[in-house]
Amino acid sequence: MSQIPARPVLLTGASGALGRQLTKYLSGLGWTLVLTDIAPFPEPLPPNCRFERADLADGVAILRLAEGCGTILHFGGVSVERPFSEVLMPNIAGLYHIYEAARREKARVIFASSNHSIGFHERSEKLDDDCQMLPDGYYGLSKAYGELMGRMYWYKHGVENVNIRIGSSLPEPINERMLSTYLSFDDLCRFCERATLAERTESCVIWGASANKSSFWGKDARETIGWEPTDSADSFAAQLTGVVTKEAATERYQGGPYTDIDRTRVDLANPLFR
Ligand code: 15L
Repeated sequence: MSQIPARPVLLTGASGALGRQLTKYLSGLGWTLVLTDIAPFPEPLPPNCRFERADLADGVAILRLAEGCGTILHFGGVSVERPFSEVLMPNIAGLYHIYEAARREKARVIFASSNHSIGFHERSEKLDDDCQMLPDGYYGLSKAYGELMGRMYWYKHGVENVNIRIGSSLPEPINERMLSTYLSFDDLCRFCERATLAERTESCVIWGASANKSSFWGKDARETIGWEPTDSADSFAAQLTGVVTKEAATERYQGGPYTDIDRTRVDLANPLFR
């Protein structure tokens, strides 16, 4: 039997693909959830769940939703590369609202960061959690900002936070890159369970990938929360090896296709410009 958190859990982005998986899994554990999203919740609500539509740009609404919650699973906001003006309010101002709510409630934040915060690292590199942030666009930059905000709120206000740099969380991997970046829904759900229940996390970063043999990623803080992924993309290797694009940056960097979106730099093939 899994433990039940002492206080309700606020989940932002509840109507999205990952939010719905988390709602199903965590409500199945008997947890009390406060769900929110800018879009309506598209399914019948499971027991012990309450849903309220809210915009992350509305700080007062976020403070109210977080009242009495002990954990904020922050999966809301823009989840793909978009122009800066579209990322700004949900992802940058929104993070501030989440952290202010967490500070007031003495809650822990579990932040859905992304591999796009480090997307311009070469695929040949094996990265640890303290690697240089190399965002591959405005979306990735907002995720790097979220991780740094977590660090600041821990040092300045004692707000604990766990930042999961999610690779590719889909029903199954669909190309060669995802043999490295794939994170199964089940591994993600168990991660959120552990990150919520862990006694103490401080501010830490964990690579969000299943146990894939060809992972780009190494050391992180998973022992702190007692999480180990149990799924893997390896059984798709025969089927997906060679499923690649013709784009130079997409196939060179860990962030894949995001590194090619709106790219104007033309010297990528020249090793002098690495
Ligand atoms: C992400 O951060 C996105 O939310 C998702 O749509 C995928 O693009 C994923 O990264 C990925 O890199 O595969």
